[in-house]
Amino acid sequence: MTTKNAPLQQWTDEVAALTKPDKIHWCDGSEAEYNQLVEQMLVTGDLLKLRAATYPHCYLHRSDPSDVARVEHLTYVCSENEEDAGPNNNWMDPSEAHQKINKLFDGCMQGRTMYVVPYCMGPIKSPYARCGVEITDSAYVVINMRLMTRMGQAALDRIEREGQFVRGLHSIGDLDPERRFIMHFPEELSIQSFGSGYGGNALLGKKCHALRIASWQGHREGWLAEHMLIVEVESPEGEKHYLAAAFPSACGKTNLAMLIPPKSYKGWKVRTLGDDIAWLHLDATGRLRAINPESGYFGVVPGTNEKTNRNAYEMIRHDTIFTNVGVTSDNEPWWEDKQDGEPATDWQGRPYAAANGPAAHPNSRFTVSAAQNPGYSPLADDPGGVPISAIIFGGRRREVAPLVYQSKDWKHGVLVGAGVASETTAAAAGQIGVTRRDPMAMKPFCGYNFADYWSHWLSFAEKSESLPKIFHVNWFRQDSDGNFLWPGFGDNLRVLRWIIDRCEGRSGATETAIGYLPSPGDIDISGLDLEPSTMEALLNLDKEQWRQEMQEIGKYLEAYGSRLPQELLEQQRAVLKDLG
Ligand code: SAT
Ligand code: MN
Repeated sequence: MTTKNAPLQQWTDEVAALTKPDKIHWCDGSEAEYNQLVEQMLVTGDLLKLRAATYPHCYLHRSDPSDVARVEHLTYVCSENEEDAGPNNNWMDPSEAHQKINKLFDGCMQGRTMYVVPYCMGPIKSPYARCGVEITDSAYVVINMRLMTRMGQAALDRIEREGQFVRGLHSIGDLDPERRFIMHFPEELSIQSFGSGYGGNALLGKKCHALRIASWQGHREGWLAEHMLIVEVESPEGEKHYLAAAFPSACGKTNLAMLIPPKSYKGWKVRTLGDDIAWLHLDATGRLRAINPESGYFGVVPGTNEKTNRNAYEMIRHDTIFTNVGVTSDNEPWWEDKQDGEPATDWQGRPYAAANGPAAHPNSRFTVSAAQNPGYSPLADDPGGVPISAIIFGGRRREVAPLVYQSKDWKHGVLVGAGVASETTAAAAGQIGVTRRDPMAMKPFCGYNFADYWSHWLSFAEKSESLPKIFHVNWFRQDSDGNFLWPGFGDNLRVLRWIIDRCEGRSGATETAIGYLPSPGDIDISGLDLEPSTMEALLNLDKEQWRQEMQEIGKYLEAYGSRLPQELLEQQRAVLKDLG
């Protein structure tokens, strides 16, 4: 197969001349192609078949032990002008970057097959969707891309019709961490990734395209590409609301997107539109509409069980690719907190021994088609997306941030988003558990200067009168002994309910310096075994801690220098003043 699109044909010819593959395979995205690649990877050992009786069509991939997470220190935004990338990104001059990475790509596909993977981010017929082509020498990447995106012939047809696509070139190279780079060239709409096979580094449709490149495009074109889940909440009366929520990686986005209502919430329904990324556009009436550019989930496995996420637990019982989990003696996948079976082998294929650490890597992942989710909303395929009632920001904070609060208005909400901080997790290489600023949960993903990004967010206030309300939540608040105060999981619906009621003007709140806080009685905790003092602690506003927090946020913002929108600093100063 080849293509009628001359620039695409020319680019693939150039890449082939550089990388010198043995074979070229244009992916059509069919099931037959998927099955054939799986068969081939079972032979090479890149995949291991899991127990077919209980996990039909499920496979395990073990990555190189040095290649298990995103590598932010090796990820670059190579814009012409360094200022456009901003202090939030590593920057390299584009010509220097090309030179450096071209050397690595030279001849790297000898003895390998070069796969050409056309894909569409978003429903194929959506005006909001965008296409890309990833060229890769990894069959693992191809089968993941088929689950995660609308991949193959239909995407190629759209590319040939529109003539526009993001160019992603990927090679696993020799997996040497010293020869690893993830580079973005936003002006060229291109991505080059070398030396890693891990999700966010290698499945280029995801963080590289749908966040870094797309955020750059959104800035220029008037829309937003965000690290947000999209969820539908339906009340027993049939009232539906769509919420978009941003949390840093591995802070429970997938669980919130797939929430199962608590037993006492009869008649409530929660459906998933997306678990990681949202593209937000204003429609003709000024409503903010969201599409999920992806069509599959790449979720954290450890901790998934019937209680924490029943839908996910069921969803990954068939047709799933597991990466870096353990295996039981009867060949079922195993992970910490699975609450079923025992590990015989760990994620590196060694006999399991507690002294070697967990059986499943803490950032082990499942890849699965979104349609397998029992709570899947067919609206995820609607070309027009869904209207968003509320935007929710959150982080993992032991203290300071209360369970929930509402921003005073959109512009103050931009400050709330810009002030997001979280304790680091295993999703990125580096130390775990240190608090870092992660504005809008986009620190690793915003493809341009955060100062310009906040200006872009602020500008929406002038564009529409019917913007969503903005909230902040923290499911992770702890007491002084390190116990979580809030039960979390399904019970988070109680907080979403308060949020929806606020959007509808139905529930109470107290105006404070940081925004609108519910009083303990405003959140329904019926049937929960929570002391009134716990609820008070969850909703407590410690002024001294908050003065410190706001001062830190101010310092953080000021580091963005003259590009920082003054309006954002004014918002910060107003809060500080109100704190007294
Ligand atoms: O970056 S990944 O997409 O691989 C996972 C995450 O950090 O959200
Ligand atoms: Mn993510």
